[in-house]
Amino acid sequence: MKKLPLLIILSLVIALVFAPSVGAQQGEGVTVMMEDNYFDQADITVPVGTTVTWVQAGDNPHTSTSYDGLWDSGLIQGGAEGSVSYTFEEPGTYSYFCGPHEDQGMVGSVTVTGGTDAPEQELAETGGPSLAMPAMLLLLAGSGLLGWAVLRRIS
Ligand SMILES: [Cu+2]
Repeated sequence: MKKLPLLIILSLVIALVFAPSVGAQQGEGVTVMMEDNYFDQADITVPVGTTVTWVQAGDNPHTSTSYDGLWDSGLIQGGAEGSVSYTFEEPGTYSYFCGPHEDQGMVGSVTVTGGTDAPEQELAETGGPSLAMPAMLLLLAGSGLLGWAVLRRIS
């Protein structure tokens, strides 16, 4: 009976290890640096579901501000470790600018490609993730059932 708590811990560890990777398949993250005075890279193309994070990397104050009002970092002072993120769920082209330096050409764009079907097709072609997904869910369900059975036996 002393091994039962170990089994519970093991199933929790398995769940913790695999749960984040299930969520990560939604989309990857891309980082754009806010330099003096330009975005690096200014124009990027990403698949639907990607989260873009703008990070202050300069000595001057900068912003990342959507022309469409979708996101606005507010003024981030130079040297501060400020950032702003936005997740692009719809295809299209999204333009943005830096408040203090728009006149100097500190502007950028994010082109979002693909619909809801495209990412799944790409996954199916690689074979890996589409097969790994059901296996992970089975593993999660199995560890959950195991924990439930153990708890039931104890009480
Ligand atoms: Cu700027």
